[in-house]
Amino acid sequence: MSKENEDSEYYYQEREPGEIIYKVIVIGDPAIGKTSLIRKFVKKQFEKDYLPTVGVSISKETIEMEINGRKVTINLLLWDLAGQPQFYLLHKVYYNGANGVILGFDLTRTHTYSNLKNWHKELIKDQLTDLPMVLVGNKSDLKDERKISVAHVEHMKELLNIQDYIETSALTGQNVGTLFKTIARLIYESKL
Ligand code: G3D
Ligand code: MG
Repeated sequence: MSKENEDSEYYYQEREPGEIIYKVIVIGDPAIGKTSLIRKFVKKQFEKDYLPTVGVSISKETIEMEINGRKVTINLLLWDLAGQPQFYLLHKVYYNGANGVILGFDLTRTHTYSNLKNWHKELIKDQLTDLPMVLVGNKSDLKDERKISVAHVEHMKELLNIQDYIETSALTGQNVGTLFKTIARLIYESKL
């Protein structure tokens, strides 16, 4: 087994019977706030949370929520590319076995928004567009610097056929919980 496979296997060995674990990949241009969003949401960092061979940090967070009147406990494994990722640099192992996708952009930087199309193309190439996906516009706290209107995003959301759009601020924490709960819910419902 390659080193990469060994590393990614590690996270699946923790599983107990009946336990729900979803792998969610977080993608989008550099500096849009991917790492900040995860850090804001995750209370405890994994001890072994960095896979140097693929440059990925993995954080785990457990969510309790009610779905269709049922209490459900969902463990999210949030995969975050370290460094300054470009869509064409993504490894297969990063996508492998993903259950859901969080695709983000920075509300204050137009090119991070335009680039959503390229990230989406990458997902098509790896046949991941059928996965539950949430579009996130981050840095909503920077109101005066905002460049992208909700109408713009609605257009993009339809173009890329994404189920949900959420605006967040990793700084204030606005909608951060909602973001991760939404992807968890979408994945859960997609498996019903
Ligand atoms: P990335 O993981 O997508 O590359 P980071 O992005 O999480 O590293 O964030 C990049 C920069 O944006 C960081 O600033 C971070 O503090 C800032 N940032 C992230 N989210 C928000 C947000 O919601 N609001 C504001 N105002 N800033 C945010 P630095 O200066 O540390 O590089
Ligand atoms: Mg980062």
